[in-house]
Amino acid sequence: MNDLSPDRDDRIANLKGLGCSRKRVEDARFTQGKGNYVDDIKMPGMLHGDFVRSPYAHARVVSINIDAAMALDGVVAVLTAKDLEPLGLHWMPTLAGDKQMVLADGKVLFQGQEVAYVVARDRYVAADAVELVEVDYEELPVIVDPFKALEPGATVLREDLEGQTSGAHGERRHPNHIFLWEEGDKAATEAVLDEAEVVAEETIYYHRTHPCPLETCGCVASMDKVNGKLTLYGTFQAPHVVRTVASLLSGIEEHNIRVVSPDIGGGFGNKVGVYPGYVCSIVASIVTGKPVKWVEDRMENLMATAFARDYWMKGRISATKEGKITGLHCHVTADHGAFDACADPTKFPAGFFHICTGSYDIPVAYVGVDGVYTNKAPGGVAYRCSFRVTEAAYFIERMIEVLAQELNMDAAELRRINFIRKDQFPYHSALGWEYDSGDYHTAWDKALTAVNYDGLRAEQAERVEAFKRGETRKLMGIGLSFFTEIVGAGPVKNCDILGMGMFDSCEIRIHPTGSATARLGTISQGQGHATTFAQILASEIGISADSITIEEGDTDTAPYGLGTYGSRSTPVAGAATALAGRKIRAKAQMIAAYLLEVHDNDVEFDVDRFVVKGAPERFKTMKEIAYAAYNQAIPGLEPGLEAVSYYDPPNMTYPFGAYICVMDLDVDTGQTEIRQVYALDDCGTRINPMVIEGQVHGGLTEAYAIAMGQEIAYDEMGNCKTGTLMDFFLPTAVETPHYTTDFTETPSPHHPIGAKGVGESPNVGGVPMFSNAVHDAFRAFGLRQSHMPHDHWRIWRIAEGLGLHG
Ligand code: PCD
Repeated sequence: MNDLSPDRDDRIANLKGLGCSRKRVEDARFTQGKGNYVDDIKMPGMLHGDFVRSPYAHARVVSINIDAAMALDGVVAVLTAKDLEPLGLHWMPTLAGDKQMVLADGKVLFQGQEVAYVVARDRYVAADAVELVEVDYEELPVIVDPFKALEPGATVLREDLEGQTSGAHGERRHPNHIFLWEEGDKAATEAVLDEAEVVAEETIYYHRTHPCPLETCGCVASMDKVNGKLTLYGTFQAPHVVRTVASLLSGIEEHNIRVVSPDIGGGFGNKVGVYPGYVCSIVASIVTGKPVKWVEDRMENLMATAFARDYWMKGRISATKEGKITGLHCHVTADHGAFDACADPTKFPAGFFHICTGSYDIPVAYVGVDGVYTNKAPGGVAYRCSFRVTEAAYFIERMIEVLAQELNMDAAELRRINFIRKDQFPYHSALGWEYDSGDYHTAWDKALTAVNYDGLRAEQAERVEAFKRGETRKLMGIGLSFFTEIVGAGPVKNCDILGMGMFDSCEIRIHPTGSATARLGTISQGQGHATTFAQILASEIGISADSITIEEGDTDTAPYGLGTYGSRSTPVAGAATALAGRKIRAKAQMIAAYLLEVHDNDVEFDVDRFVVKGAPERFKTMKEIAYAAYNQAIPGLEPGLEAVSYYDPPNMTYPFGAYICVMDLDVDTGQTEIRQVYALDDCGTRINPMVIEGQVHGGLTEAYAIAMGQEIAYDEMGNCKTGTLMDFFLPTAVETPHYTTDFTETPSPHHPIGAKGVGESPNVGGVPMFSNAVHDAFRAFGLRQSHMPHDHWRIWRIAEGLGLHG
């Protein structure tokens, strides 16, 4: 029997466990400027590195003269590919099975590419010395268009791969081709499309953009030659993976490498991969015997570190006249830039793009993705989605709108009649996924009701009439989006990075006085793990979250894990945390039974204690049990109270959501105003509603940026036109719309606490929502598809193209 006395509620509240909007414990230091970021790390004798970078997008490097740079007072070394070559480090493997130059080896392939690495007494001397390195280039023809890259006779970009007709992901059918990756039944899909009553066809471009975290990438490498230990501090989203890769590349045994991710000022996928700056800093520290710091500036971050998207998606979707979808065909031309440095699980060169059937019951589908080299920066990171899922969601949510237009049907209704039904879960998609749980109709109806959808449509129709009568120059768009995310990579059997299986871990130590320290294989970049993982544990082990310290990011102390990206922390490390907690509880139960002199099965857990069944006045609190674990000899039990769990998830989790916005748009200036944003998320069991709301606000703001203005653009010569925050749109509080958040709660059936990830969802659902609003505003005038970002100029041009300027 549970203790039903009034203080039970107090005891639950005191735990600050699952479902509680506990304030973020990390904010005390962040809001007081007391965070400890990479650039805050200062070590005795520390030197500073800086890169000479290519001004050209494609050129032969004829010669490099470092004499003048070396002569500058304070310069310690200048590294070029020649210096790295004897170590075998002038090229490095990428996460995608390609290789990438660490420093220019004979030629450069994108503007901003690393050519030489200067090491000096301080950052300023290093920057001056960079200017003194003389590089003689011979310009080569530039290709920035992936379609042109595949033309017969196109300039060969990767001469190092010349003659190689296959790569890490199969056949290459052109010197600038990386792979063709296919999923689904092509023949069956084409047969359905050929016979279909209605087919809508469209090319959807998701432009190149960049995660642009507030803190750029950087590291401090310190080789201690006395004890042979390499310490590497850095902005790493996956510190253990960095340790393993560093060991494999350098030959230093892994126990002699310590990788530490201190506080990280936002990651968003930008800090998953390995950059030349890390390799050069390690080499420089080994060569000089001093710690070496490298922190890139904003321009370097935008121009040279991992971009996101750049997917040309050609779609065909078929349906009956009534709007029941019968098939989906998609071909993607994926611009990967100069090296294939995508950060995806190894077996998935296009990430999880084949979730592109979205939230709909589509019987047959096919997707093919061609990866292509161009003279642009390498990368291809998630940027707030699980491996290409935002591309997939944008694609299907645009295709749905285009199909609705083709059918002359309401797009909300078209979605409703095609949603996967609640009783179909677990649902097997035509492209091979098993969706764990969902209740799309309930979420959609809740959203449509919340915004008064019918009322909005009526208002919009009136607005169109008023516009036609010349009474207003403003149109109104209703942006609809319903998305399904797929987060929580593993399972190990089909998800790995360079052979390292994607599980995650948690290790807990309960201290004698009843507080605890838990360490995880993940690493927060601002998400608030120190707050929320303590909440999972509090509910599992009955110790207040305030008495639990969460540590992450130091490979000398944390158990091995695959890191934080792809919203995998909650689905994988969160599960490990709950299960490690349950191991603690199992031992605590035996201790309690011993102390209470009853059989193990005669005690039961209640909030923060074990109680004798049927005798609620007889109990031992977790605090008492912890003390006894260390200080009392208990027959048959080892002293101590610790547990560790390595969790290999059986499946991913499939969070979903219904997003709707209302946008007013000025036909003459192209200016837009977001009147309302309603975002309903379902991430299963909610750990901390306040943190979730913060995640949704952040993700929606990034979605707004991407849809409405943010892009990495190049001119014909391969010059990056958006390398500063003057040109690259990063919304401030001024531009950011107001958001209303809501939720439904459909637990994951396979996760120990039923939780799914949420951090990426708002980007996945948000981008199509904003873009669909722009398209919807012009639907009455016949607009089918217009590429993002929808800045004022592009919107003005749509209006011009539709003849709306009179
Ligand atoms: N949660 C809760 N509940 C649930 C879920 C969740 O509460 N159900 C919460 C948790 O705990 C945490 C968060 O929320 O805290 C999140 O989670 P998740 O979803 O799991 O995720 P994670 O893993 O942790 O993280 C990651 C993500 C990502 S991926 C990204 S991009 C982004 C997001 O996260 N990033 C960031 N968010 C954020 N935030 C911040 N602040 N910062 C950052 O950076 Mo990628 O792939 O990397 O692209």
